[in-house]
Amino acid sequence: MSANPHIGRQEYFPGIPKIAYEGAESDNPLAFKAYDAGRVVAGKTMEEHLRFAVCYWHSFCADGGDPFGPGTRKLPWKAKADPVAAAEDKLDAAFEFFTKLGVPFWCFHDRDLAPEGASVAESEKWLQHLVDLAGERQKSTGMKLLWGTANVFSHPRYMNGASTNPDFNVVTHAAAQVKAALDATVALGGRSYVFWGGREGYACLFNTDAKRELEHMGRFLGMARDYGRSIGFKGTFLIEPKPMEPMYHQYDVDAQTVAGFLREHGLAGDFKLNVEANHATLAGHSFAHELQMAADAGLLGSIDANRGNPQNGWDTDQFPTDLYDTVQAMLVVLADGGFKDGGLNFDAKVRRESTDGEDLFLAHIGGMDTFARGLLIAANILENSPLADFRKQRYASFDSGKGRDFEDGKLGLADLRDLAAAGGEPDKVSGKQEWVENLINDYIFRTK
Ligand code: XUL
Ligand code: CO
Repeated sequence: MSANPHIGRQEYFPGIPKIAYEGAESDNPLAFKAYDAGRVVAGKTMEEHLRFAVCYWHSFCADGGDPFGPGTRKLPWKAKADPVAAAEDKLDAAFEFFTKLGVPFWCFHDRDLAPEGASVAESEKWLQHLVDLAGERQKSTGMKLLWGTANVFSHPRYMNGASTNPDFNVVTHAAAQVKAALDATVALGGRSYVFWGGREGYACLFNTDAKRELEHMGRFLGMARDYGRSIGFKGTFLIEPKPMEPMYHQYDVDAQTVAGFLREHGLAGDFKLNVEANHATLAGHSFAHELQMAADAGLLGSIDANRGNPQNGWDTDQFPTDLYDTVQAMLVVLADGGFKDGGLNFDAKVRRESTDGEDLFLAHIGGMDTFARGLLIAANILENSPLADFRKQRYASFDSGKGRDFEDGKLGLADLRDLAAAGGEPDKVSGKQEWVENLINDYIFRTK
């Protein structure tokens, strides 16, 4: 059997077999130790819970360059001079990778899939061509699209913003790209559509009318929503918060900021949040905090899984390997009822020094195993530990009597004053933080 049965052209990851689950004791680096797709946990298979996706941009487009030096990765699918032929090869490489890794979903930007043409019409034509090919590959492999998006931040025309650009001509180009990317997402059966506002912000407040820019962004997103619904998009629109990088300030700062923006502009019914781990830490929050704020607002849509580096404050987009982080994340996701249209997209890149094709597999295997372990531990904590009961109990004084009346809006401030005067000094009730933290560790080590 060909190792790359679905493509039938060049094999880009020779010598790499389909990655299998071999269990915790395996020393095979090219095997899953925890991710067992068909294993049932808390009523669903791991595959159904985690809904892993591979991102096209870091995995198949980025060459490992940084501001101080050029790319280092070996990317044989980029060899051809003709950009459309190279894009076709890249698609082959991507679908070979997806199938060998065994993930159910993938994600793309329009410009990852097809190059920008000399005109709007040529860009649309090339994208359409690659979407047709991707549709064929999806059919033959069973791969599904988690989400699509438009890259309205790389081209120099977007240097002052896309939908928030002070020049209306630029806004029209952003619209052309978003329209075509929505068409592509619908054609490929995408479950969600993402807006990451990489250039939607400012570099200098003196020359910026932030109020007007935010109004433009709200209007633009409403137009995109209406167009998407008009062509039959039934999935979820997602905003991906990020406070900075590349701009000095980006408007979609964090989950609570975006939740307020969506409500102000009447978008909350159609839009949710795509929470990215490293964006959370850039905003001065933890990953878990951002997920909890999104979930509490009823807006947790999807996750971009990666991690930052505690030694600097940048968006390093490293593969997630921190078990404590994934346990916390899965506690929020499970308590929220799990993903619907969303999933776990590895918006992460191998290090510049990791130059082998194999490294891309090792990175994803590690990320998938770390989230699979996080899922097992979180499910065990929720099903068997006293954590949920303890937290509920802390608020028991609001479950009946005057506390209940307070929550029901039946009391005024003066009523509370009288209750304070009559009740005397409250007892100090321990929050038991150390006990709770110890409990989490006990379950991390106990869970198989
Ligand atoms: C950038 C980032 C993007 C979005 C999609 O930090 O996360 O890749 O996920 O545009
Ligand atoms: Co992202």
